[in-house]
Amino acid sequence: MRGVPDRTVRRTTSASALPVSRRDVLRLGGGALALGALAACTPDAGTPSPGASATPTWTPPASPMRLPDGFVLGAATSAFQVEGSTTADGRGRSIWDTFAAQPGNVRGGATGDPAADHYRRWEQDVDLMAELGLDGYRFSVAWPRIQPTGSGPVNPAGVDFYRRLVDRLLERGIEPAVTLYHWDLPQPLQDRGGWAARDTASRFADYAALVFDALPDVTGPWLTINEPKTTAYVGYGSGYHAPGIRDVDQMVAAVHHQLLGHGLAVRAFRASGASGRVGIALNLQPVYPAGEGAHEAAVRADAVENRLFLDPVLRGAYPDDALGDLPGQIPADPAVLDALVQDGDLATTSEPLDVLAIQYYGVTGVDSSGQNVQLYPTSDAPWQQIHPEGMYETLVRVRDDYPTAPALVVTENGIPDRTPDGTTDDAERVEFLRAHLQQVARAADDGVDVQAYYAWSLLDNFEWAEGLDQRWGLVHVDFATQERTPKASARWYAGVVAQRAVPPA
Ligand code: IFM
Repeated sequence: MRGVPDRTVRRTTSASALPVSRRDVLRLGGGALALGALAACTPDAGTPSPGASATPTWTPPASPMRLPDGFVLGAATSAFQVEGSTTADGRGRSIWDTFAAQPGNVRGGATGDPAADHYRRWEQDVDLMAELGLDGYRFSVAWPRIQPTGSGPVNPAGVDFYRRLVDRLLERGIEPAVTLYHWDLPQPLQDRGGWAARDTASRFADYAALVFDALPDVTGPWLTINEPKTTAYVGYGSGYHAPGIRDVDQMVAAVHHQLLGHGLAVRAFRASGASGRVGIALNLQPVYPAGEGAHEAAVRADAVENRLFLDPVLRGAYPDDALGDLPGQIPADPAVLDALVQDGDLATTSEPLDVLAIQYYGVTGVDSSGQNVQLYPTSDAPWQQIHPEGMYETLVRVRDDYPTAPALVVTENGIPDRTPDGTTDDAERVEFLRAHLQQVARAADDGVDVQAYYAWSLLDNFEWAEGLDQRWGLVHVDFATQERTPKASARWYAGVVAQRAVPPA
């Protein structure tokens, strides 16, 4: 099954009628890949891609590449992936608590407890960030800690945790960047339809307003929703993530209602008078045509992977080529989306932003039938086709195609270790980070207003359906003892922060 838009997911109102089992699906930052579509294939050199080139065109310089003045170098986590303590201090139940509790949903039967035990070890973790010299820390607030049932009054103990964290970060000179929603929807809201229900957008804006009021000192970017594409496509399309639904119409509804919730939260941000800047975190990836006659399918797949999110946020319109029955499209009737969009919604989704957060993991190839094709080597996450130049192409493309785009920040980029056992000798991650940071510096040199980079992730953590087996951290976590050990990449990254430059290989 490929990015949602799993070519094999047929339009249906019955989740059980969808033909793809979870085992058939590989998690994707923005969807899923068809195992059967991984046949190696070379790009069709004669066919222009939908906006980028799969052919390497740039050689890194032999000297360090300086980052712009004021550039923020940080690391990121999310609440459910690191906090643990899922029942502490009045926290309510989230969809990931429910999903992970069901045998077979998460590899090894891992749950969100204890994850990296950050809820109890946060002071030590801030010390670690300070030792590495990080400029910024991006974390998410767990909605079920703030509103245990997804609506109603604030849970003071939940708010206090994040207040203490923000205060300590500021004391240590680390800029907090806060994501409001990183996939841990309160279960009672899912019981009322989750993101497939329009009301969830309003509940999200109410929650966001509470957090803006509770954390007035946040100086870094506020990000409304993390990767709405993944939530919609993997949570409601393939069912590989919570809430485990396989229904393409609900998937489309989840796209629109998250973007609506985003826009309503931006309005709440302006109304609150909160400090800082606000944006949304979109996972984007170049789509390359692979093989004869693949150009049109790749253009449609680009709509599915990128423009279905960029256009409503930055242009106030949905693209007209993302849904349908042509190769590369989400197999849904475009009327489904039309029926969801009410008067004024697109003005809401396109509320002006201060920042746009881009999460970049790799690229995808698409053949003439719309199936995903592997063009580049993958990491230990089979969905991740590694191509550093795609970072540059993505940053430049957003700048060039979206004149209203605000300043850009890269809020996720990283790679898992090759082994679940946990190494601290992660030379592959060092080279990955180097190559991608060089592309960020290159984009900045070419005039893109890119202001920050957060490595994913600060710590080894709970990698969703992969459980504890995929380790994405700069810092190794021994999940038995919770001991933290910086990997070689953490030391290397600390050097980049200190030098304000990316050294050559
Ligand atoms: O761990 C995830 C994160 O939660 C969202 N972006 C992709 C990462 C790696 O899969």
